[in-house]
Amino acid sequence: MWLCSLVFTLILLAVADIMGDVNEVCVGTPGIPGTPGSHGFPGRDGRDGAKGDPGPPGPMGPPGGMPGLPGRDGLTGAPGVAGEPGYKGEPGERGPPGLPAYLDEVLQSTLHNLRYQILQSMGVLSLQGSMLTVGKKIFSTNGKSVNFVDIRESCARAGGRIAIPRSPEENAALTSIVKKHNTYAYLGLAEGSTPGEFYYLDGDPVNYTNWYPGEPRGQGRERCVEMYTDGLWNDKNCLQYRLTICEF
Ligand code: MMA
Ligand code: CA
Repeated sequence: MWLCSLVFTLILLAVADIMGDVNEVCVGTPGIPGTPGSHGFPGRDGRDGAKGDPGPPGPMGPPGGMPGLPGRDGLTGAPGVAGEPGYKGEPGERGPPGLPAYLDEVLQSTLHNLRYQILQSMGVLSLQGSMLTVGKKIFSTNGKSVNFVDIRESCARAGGRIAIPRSPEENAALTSIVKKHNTYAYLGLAEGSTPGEFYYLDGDPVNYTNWYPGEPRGQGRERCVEMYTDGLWNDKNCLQYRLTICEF
């Protein structure tokens, strides 16, 4: 920067005034900023905005107007109670003849499997001492001693009935169960209306008995029959606890 003396500056300014042209001037310190100008005039209106959302429904009108159109159908109701079953139809026409059973491979394989599974189950039950087979009959006990009515009930619930020996072989099989549990068992026969006469529970007359000598002698007071551990029979009241043995 050029250092200017006050005199030189004044001379230069005078010369510039005369000549109308200034090539070089000395700059002073900046002045204080002026006060801000006044606000301009408001601008012009903007363009129209986008359409607004629909407003809320208006209040209900006064009564007495025209009835409105019917509303839409309501929801489907619950199904009604099932009707009575219809009449049984006529039997259909007879189908074509099927295969003879021995040529039906599916049937034969089903039978084979069933036979095998039954054999397995019977093997397990026999080994466990849970079943005793005599001819076509199976005897089985749950080891529980209850009264006569309860024995009949649990045998029926199992799909069988209280055991009744109808032959010396069946009596021997039952005796082995009674011996093993070292207790007496009720048998499936009962005294009829004639004292001293006993019947199978299905009403059949008895054609095999194994009474202890002198029995039955309850004469109407002992209407059930128990088997002793030696396999002999005694008529007895029905409210004792005796071993449950069922037959199937
Ligand atoms: C008991 C009872 C009878 C049986 C006699 C045999 C006393 O009564 O078990 O049923 O006939 O014994 O002595
Ligand atoms: Ca008796």
